Amino acid sequence: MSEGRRITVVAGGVGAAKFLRGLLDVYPNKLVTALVNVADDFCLHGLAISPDLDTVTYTLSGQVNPDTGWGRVEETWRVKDELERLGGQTWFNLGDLDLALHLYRTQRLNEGATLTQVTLEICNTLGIEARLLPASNQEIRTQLKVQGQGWIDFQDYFVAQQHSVAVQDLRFEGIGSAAPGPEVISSLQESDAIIIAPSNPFVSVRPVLEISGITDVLKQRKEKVVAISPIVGGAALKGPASRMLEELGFERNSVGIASLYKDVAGTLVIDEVDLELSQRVEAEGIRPLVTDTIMDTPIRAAALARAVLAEFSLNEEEQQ
Ligand code: FO1
Repeated sequence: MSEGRRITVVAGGVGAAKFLRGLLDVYPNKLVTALVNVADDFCLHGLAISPDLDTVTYTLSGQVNPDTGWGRVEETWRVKDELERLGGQTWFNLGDLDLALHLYRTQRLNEGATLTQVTLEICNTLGIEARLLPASNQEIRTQLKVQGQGWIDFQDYFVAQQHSVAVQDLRFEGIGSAAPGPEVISSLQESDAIIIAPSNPFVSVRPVLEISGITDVLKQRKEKVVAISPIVGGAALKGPASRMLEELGFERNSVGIASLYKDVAGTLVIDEVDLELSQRVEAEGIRPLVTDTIMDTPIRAAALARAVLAEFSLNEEEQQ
């Protein structure tokens, strides 16, 4: 990697992608690594689908669908329409352009390439200069125990059932034997700042942190770790994070997030509307940094990135 102070971002899907977009608008892209969750990955139509990697890739290359935050902008749906006519599986929306990416990734994996290699190849074709690293090259699959159904797969919970069922427990199949991907540990060790993106702490961040060796590095480097709370005023901006906090026995606010991250992060970024929670976050043993965390425009995402960089006095590295 290039000379300069490096940053690693632990990333899930949409929230992480927006934050990374803001960070890359203000910081030298070659100094940024995104360590991306792979426990949402699954196989459909025989294709290897990596939703979080793709959400980050499409966002950073300016190709994401701005209405959903995932999938491609100006997508077409001819394959899906024909599948529907045939009576095939269409519950997970795969557009024509998106399908091309899954075809390419599946072919390369079948040829023996690793997910790390394929991700790099895809990023190169899209001109992405930041480094995207899958958290692991081995299969990890999130499963949730939900009321009345027992254990179900992540995308069944998230997409097929629109995360409408109460979660009682979580497990990450395969995580016990999964190794961190190449350069994952060294990236965490060599970074001047490690940022846990405003992603779902249970289904996006935890399956990264539970991979062998990752939490150990974060604990050792806790003062270099800043987590950004995905909860604003008691609600998640997107997805089921706030409900899951309550369902799994945590406070449904940034104090609940603080209790989840207190061992791995020295600082927790919380939103201005949660200013009154600062002392309670501090009481959890994590320093609160209060700022605007809403990223509804690229300008606000960049402002959040700047506020986090200032915490590490990294602003002077900013690109012109
Ligand atoms: N999310 C949905 O809510 N419905 C979908 O049909 C859907 C399709 C989809 C296709 C490709 C892709 O990369 C992501 C997609 N997502 C969809 C998002 C995805 O399920 C979630 O954002 C993550 O897995 C959670 O981080």
